[in-house]
Amino acid sequence: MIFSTLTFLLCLFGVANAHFRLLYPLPRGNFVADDEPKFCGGYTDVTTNRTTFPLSGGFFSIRAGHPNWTGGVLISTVANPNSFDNFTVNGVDQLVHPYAKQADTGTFCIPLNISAAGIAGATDGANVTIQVVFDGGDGNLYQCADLTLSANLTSPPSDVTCSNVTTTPTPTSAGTSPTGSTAGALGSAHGLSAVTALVLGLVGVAAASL
Ligand SMILES: [Cu+2]
Repeated sequence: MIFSTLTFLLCLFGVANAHFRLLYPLPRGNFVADDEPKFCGGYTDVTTNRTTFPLSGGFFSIRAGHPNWTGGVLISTVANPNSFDNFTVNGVDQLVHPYAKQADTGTFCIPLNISAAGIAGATDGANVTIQVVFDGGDGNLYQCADLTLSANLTSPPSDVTCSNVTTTPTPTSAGTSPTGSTAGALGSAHGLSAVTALVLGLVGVAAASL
């Protein structure tokens, strides 16, 4: 009985561990795996731990525990976004980064140019909230970050790590596109500059080879 309970708990942990983490900007609160399927990962109300975030030229970083995942980013300009409705306009999701697919697990650094998305109210000095939506096969998962947009800030602070460290399900040799992968989709959706491609690392290389 004890053994089976332990096995069950280990299974739960294993599954939960394979969700995703929002590494940057900092999420509303500490990661709670069981709450990640809920709105904002279980943190319903706006927080005071806002990140000053570039209006243009920002990025976000996640760690994906599931292969073959789809991710996108919603934005709300409401003062206390506490429902999915607050991330929609006229019933349509307000996307600041379109949904894109990625085959690999690992850590990803993905460009997030908020001003380029042309969201009304997402201007210099505005308090906004982004909600990262991730589907790795076990349902939609959510993490939110409360931000203050800054036009003066042209890139995230240098102490923020932005790198791609990925684990490809099937190893591929250098120079070939990963089989069955749309690795470039996340970056190329916004048109990669040479600099961005370098920052993107693996994702950028894949995009360049397309
Ligand atoms: Cu999961």
